[in-house]
Amino acid sequence: MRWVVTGGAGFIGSNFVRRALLEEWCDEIIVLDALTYAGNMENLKPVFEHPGFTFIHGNIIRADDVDKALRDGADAIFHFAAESHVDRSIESALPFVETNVVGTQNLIDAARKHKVGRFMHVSTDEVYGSLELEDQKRFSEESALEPTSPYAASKTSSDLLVLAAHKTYGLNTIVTRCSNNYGPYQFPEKFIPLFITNALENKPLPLYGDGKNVRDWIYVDEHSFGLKLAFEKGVNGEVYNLGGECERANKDIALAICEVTGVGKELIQPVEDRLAHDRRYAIEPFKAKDKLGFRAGPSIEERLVEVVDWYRDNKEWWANIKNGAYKDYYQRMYAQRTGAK
Ligand code: NAD
Ligand code: TDX
Repeated sequence: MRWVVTGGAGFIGSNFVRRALLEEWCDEIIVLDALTYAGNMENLKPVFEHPGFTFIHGNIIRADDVDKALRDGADAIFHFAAESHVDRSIESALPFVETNVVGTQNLIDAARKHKVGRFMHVSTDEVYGSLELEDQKRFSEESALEPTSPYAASKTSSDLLVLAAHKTYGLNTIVTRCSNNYGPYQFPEKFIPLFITNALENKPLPLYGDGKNVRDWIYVDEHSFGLKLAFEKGVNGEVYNLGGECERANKDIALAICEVTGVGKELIQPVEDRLAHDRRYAIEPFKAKDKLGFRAGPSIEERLVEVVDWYRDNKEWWANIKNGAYKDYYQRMYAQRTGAK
């Protein structure tokens, strides 16, 4: 079985590639990745020597790069490649449209041309928009798509293009929508690795707004396994919500990180809120549990010690990132929020 994985040098894509090769989910993986600021070959080091591993440095918006990855055909494309950070999309939306929308359509066209077995589109709960804290419901696969950020709107567009390719051309597709992931190798612009690595350096933890926004957390391994299940058992053309069933307010996660890293909670610094900050995400994973046998696994509190240990033991990995171009990003993004110059 040969799989092409786009975005395989990123956080979730690399988790999927490592597990798929080391646990023999398939024989061969071709990673196609543009190595943007978020892509990191270090994430793939454990599989460099694996005989089934090939890396192609290329961009999903370029037809010749995609053709190269699909030259020998593929039983599946697992499409992770994306611009993935909401704050960056608020600052500059065009790269999100280019990669997430144009790139996805380019990949769909190539999948048709090369007669790919199944197109696995990795999407997000953000396509459903926001719930209120007091809402009793969670979003199901039937809920309306009401994205708020440019990131979420670009992901929603890509979902619709994949579903349209299924309906129009009969492309074999699965769309999965997952909740917020956390775990090793997550780029430290995202909430949990940012707070853990700042705490390990005794730096302030910038909590947006009142800190009451709720996210539904899933450990990255569980997402990867859910994708494998969806590939094997999912029905052509269907959408599956891979929900973590672990809703937590940001301030509670911040407090838990303080406790596990051993820093005082005074390090938590309330800062200016994100524009149009979605209040609450929650998806109903009933269909994935019933039809795929999907399970979200232990809660974030049970996982946090091991995750913090990983960041403590792999300081070189994140220090290299934080000492590079990231410094300018952090200064730009957070100086304005804290009012600092
Ligand atoms: P990430 O930002 O860590 O990694 C993205 C990867 O895609 C990087 O390796 C980058 O180099 C590559 N890439 C970006 N643009 C590219 C292009 N034009 N061509 C080829 N490669 C390109 O992202 P992530 O957090 O691992 O998310 C992966 C996928 O999962 C995304 O599609 C995201 O929308 C989705 N998702 C993420 C979460 C989450 O909590 N992080 C939750 C649900 C869904
Ligand atoms: O410095 C911060 N302070 C803070 O309070 C950052 C970076 C975030 N936050 C808050 C904003 C959110 O309520 O933490 C929460 C999580 O923020 P992010 O890590 O940026 O994730 P989110 O915006 O929820 O989006 C994530 O989940 C869905 C991923 O980045 C997306 O790629 C995925 O689709």
